[in-house]
Amino acid sequence: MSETAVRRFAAAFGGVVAAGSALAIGYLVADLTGGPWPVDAVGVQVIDWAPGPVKDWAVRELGTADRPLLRFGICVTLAIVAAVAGVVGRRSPRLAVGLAGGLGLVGLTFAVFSRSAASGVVERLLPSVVTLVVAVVAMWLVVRRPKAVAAEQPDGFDRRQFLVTVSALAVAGAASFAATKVLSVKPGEALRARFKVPRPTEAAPPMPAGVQADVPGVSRFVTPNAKFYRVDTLLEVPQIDPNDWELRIHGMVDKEMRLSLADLVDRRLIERDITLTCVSNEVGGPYVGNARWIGVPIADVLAEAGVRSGADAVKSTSIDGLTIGTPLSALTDGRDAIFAVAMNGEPLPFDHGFPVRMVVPGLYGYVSATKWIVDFEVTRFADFSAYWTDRNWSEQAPIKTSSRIDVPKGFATLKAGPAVAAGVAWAQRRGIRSVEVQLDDGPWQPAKLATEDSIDTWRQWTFRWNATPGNHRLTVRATDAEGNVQTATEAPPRPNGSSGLHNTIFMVE
Ligand SMILES: Nc1nc2c(c(=O)[nH]1)N[C@H]1C(S)=C(S)[C@@H](COP(=O)(O)O)O[C@H]1N2
Ligand SMILES: [Mo]
Repeated sequence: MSETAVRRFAAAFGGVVAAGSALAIGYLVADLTGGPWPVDAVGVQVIDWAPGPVKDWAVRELGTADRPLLRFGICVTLAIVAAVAGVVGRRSPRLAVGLAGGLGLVGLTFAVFSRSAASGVVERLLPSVVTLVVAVVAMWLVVRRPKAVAAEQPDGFDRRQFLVTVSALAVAGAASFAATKVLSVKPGEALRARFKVPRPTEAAPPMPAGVQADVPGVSRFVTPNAKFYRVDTLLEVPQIDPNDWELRIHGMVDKEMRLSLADLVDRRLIERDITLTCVSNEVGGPYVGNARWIGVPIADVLAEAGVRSGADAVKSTSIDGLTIGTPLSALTDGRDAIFAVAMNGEPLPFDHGFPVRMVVPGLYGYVSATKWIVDFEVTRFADFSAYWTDRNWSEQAPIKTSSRIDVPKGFATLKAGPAVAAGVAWAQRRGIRSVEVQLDDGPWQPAKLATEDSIDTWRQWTFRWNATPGNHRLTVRATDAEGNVQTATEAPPRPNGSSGLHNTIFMVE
């Protein structure tokens, strides 16, 4: 490398270190305050702005991996601009400092306007303000040159000063990052531990024996919390102090209410097994899970508040400002719609809405399952629109009768002879009457159903046959208890849930 190239590279590197140290220190401040890291403020806005197909693709193909990927993409973009700033800074330090300040201002602007769980102005803005200030100062430190050097050589620089500055910034950045990761100042689990799972007034009946198909590779009937699918639109999930949490109930009601967590659980609590499903789930996809929930019937709270005539919807809002619209009828028709406070015997995990979320049997999550809920407004569909409906998803969306093959996995190799297939089927609110499978283009044959837990849970099935050598295809379809046969007509998830039949292709030797 020529000397000019080495210098240019060093200058670019200096710019990146300046920006990196600012982001790392901002990250520590975000952790301390609970406010948004500017990268996440930008990221959440990118999520909100992402055109539907991109978002659908990200949810489907990347799952939760899209979160680190989005952060990474934003950081790479910043690094490129910072590198350019470092290089132009050799001739024009002011321009470099201006670029750093500009980037910082972008972060600050997004922190003002993006959805965030931070409520106070200080916590919401401090991480971005600190990042901005550090970015400007760090960039200035990196590009500044002693007057003598500048006079002698327009793009020369003081090597010793540069090395000392860059090393010091790198150490400061690394130390801040390490402090966040190692010390982890967030209270985290300590907050969750402040809430003791209350004993339900009405415990769930014992789970019937035989709900779990005895086949290796089939889903666990109760999805463990750590394995439960997660779908939301945040990069950093809120960690709400249960002692600060409050739910506001208002709108078309006779009596407005504000409930603390203690107030809420001081009511009738029911325990129920309910299977959640995401509208983004493709045929055969993983975004469905079953858990045992404890919560307060929403109908009880609505009865206390007194619903005014004319209302047909509830608009619920999570702490970050995301809104969900739910038909009032689904909350009052006798089904077990709850403000849930426990999932499989534990306080809700942070990822799944701690301390309180809605769970409504029979409706896709995006129209019913508000996590980190803080506001509950009785209203009319005609008077509002919600986050997902603004993005061309249907206003109302009951879960479609569906089934999935868990084993054999696609492209598995089986031994000829006795073989077994197994999976799950769901039609929440209606229940599963039968499941059938088809081998290649053969006739539909009944699968054996595992015991039903409730009509609001999925149901497992198994099918045994004598496998013959060759490549084969197995297809599954369910029929719900109202006699509706799962449709073979294929539909994508948008606008109101995928349809079509799941199949798996495998080889028998
Ligand atoms: N606050 C909030 N609640 C939310 C969402 C969200 O993005 N933010 N996503 C919804 C969607 S689309 C689904 S499918 C369920 C998923 O719940 P889970 O992540 O606990 O599985 O939560 C719902 N509740
Ligand atoms: Mo969803």
